[in-house]
Amino acid sequence: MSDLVQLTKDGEIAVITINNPPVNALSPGVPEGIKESVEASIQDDAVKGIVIIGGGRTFIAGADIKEFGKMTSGKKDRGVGFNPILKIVENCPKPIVAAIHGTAFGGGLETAMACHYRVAVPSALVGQPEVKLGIIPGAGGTQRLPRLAGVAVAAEMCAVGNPVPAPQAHEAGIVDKIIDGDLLEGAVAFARELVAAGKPPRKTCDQTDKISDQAANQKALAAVRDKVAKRARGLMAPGKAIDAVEAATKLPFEEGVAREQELFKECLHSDQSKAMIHVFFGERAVAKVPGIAKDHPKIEIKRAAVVGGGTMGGGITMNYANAGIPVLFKEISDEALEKGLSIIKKNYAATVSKGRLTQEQMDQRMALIEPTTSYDKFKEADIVVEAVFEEMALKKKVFAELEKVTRPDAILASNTSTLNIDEIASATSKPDYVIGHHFFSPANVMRVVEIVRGKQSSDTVIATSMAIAKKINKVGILVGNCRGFVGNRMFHCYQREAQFLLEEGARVEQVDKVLYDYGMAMGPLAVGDLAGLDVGWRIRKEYKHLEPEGIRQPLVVDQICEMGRFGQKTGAGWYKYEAGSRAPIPDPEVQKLIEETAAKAGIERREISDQEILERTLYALVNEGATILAEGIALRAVDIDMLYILGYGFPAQRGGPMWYADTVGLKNVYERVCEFEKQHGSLWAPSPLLKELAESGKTFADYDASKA
Ligand code: 3H9
Repeated sequence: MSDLVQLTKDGEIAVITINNPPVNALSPGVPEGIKESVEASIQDDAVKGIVIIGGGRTFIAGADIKEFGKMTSGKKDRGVGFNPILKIVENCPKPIVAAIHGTAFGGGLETAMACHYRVAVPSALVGQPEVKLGIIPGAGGTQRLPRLAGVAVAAEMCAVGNPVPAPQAHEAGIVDKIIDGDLLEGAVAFARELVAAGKPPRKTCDQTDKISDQAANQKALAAVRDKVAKRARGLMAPGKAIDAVEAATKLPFEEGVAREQELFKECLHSDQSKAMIHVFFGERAVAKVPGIAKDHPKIEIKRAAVVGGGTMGGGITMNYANAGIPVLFKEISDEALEKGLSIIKKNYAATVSKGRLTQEQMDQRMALIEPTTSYDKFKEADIVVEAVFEEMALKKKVFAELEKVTRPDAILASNTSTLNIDEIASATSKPDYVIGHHFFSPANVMRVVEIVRGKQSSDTVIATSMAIAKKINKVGILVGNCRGFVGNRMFHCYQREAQFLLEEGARVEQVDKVLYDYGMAMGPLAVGDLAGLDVGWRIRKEYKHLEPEGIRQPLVVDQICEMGRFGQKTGAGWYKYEAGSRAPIPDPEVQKLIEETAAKAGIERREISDQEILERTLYALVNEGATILAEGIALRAVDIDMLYILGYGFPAQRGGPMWYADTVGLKNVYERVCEFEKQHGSLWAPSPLLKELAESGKTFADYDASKA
């Protein structure tokens, strides 16, 4: 028997334990171990029933995702191999019970469904999350799940991929019994009862009552197709998952499994799945900071404080309250405080009304937020997050005050999105405790935080910041200090090109449509209107003295701001908006302004192709990203990718800007960048790192690997 799977006996019940930490993935050796254990149990006359359980913290969390790369490169093909093993499980003449705790995901749930019965602890989760990796279940999940839970539940689980808690899975028929006490004891007792009652193995593949009503099946499939079309724009796997579930309703089991295999392989070999697997590992990779060990000492955050009760401050406060951390919420006046609190309450109430939070949970969270207009209790805070107006003089004043009112060992974090963190830190005598925590708007929703490391931020403060980001359910990405840090510095280049394209002949709605169709959550101009054009306008004025002379600047946006058009909040920006609506309406007045401005500046207008729009905007991101990487401002290309996916609406199925550049081929990207430099000047000077990788036939992924 392999080390990964152990076979023991509890009287007449064989116990097969999977031991492949941390998540008992179906790595090579595990499926084989299950097969050998089941076969040995069949041979053993003393064994009357079998329990399969996970050792450690979970049941099987799925296939080993690392193996997929080997399969697509032709080095391995395990998708087909696992089905025959599950068939051996299902055909076992002795009843097999899957005992589930932690997560039974993907191939884990597929294993459990090939067993004859399933029991679970109440905290367990089951799911077919494959779509989140750009694939579909590949070991019978789309065929067995509808047989157990019906088509509506199965199609939703396979096409959306969200986990289902055990009690719900019990109601749906996926789990037969909830075990409140010790899982193994309960599962063995359950197996004994089956044996005593002489219950024969109950094969999932033979069950058809939940899939026999064709009219109901079609209705359920259409409803999930509709949902997916709205929510999963541009994704291939969700539709294929529904097709596979549909096959379960129309084909005999074995043929359905064969159809699932075809669809699984189509997805697995797609660029989308490669990109989404990159994103899965990317989310975990960014948590690792070279030079700072996982167990580096951290400051325990028992109490937090937020200074500034605007939209950002309120959102950050909610993040702490959501994680159960008491938080002081400070504003300068009762009026401002009341306003900030009412926005927080409104946000929570909206979540309650959508059924995603109970009133009791909302009350508990509100009770953790302590509003104040004074610094009196700030000595209790282990961390303070400053979220005041984006102005250096004000931030420095606040930090100087904060040093006086907090303990010497309290972390002082700034939510600045562009300002120099070292200059902010210079207002204190403890720059080692100062760091940037750049949240994205809306801060209570967006999952990413740029953790901006100052020159003197200590390793303990960095380690604590990364840990607290995780605690408040965010992905912390460590970046260096420079103007705009990683995200906004790159975004500046992207926005710049979008605006140049307008001056050169593209229409506002054309630019936005091209990027929306590429998969971005919104086009760049619509994003400007949403975020507020005045923010950048104010920052540009503050930094005007730093702008190099003679470099082309977008000409229209400041004029738009001077007209009082700040975007959605003023009912007009790049687009116009009807009162109470967020739907952008192209505005001939803006088009006229663009044309007049271009004419005045002597810019020759021409027909701009959609391809040029894509290349100019995306390669501007990539070229700047490469410079940022070479400067060490971003640790790895994958950090940039994750920041863009989580913070800027970049489509996960494209893997992020740097991964996308790898898929286009860095040689191709580099050549276009060189052409743009010839046409548009030094703003397009190719990054030396891009040049080096392109010329040596390497990728950003190779660059990351070389840094690991
Ligand atoms: C599938 O099953 C297809 C089948 O239909 C077809 C079969 C033929 N593989 O997330 P964590 C690593 S597709 C390899 O930090 P948590 C992870 O990278 C699969 N590695 O822990 C990390 O490594 P490191 C369907 C995996 O407690 C470490 O384990 N299943 C896998 O926050 C700890 O992970 C899924 O999609 C894996 N499957 O969350 C489930 N899973 O420490 C994917 C994890 O080096 N996994 N690792 O960075 C999850 O959703 C979460 O990991 C889980 C635990 C909820 C299980």
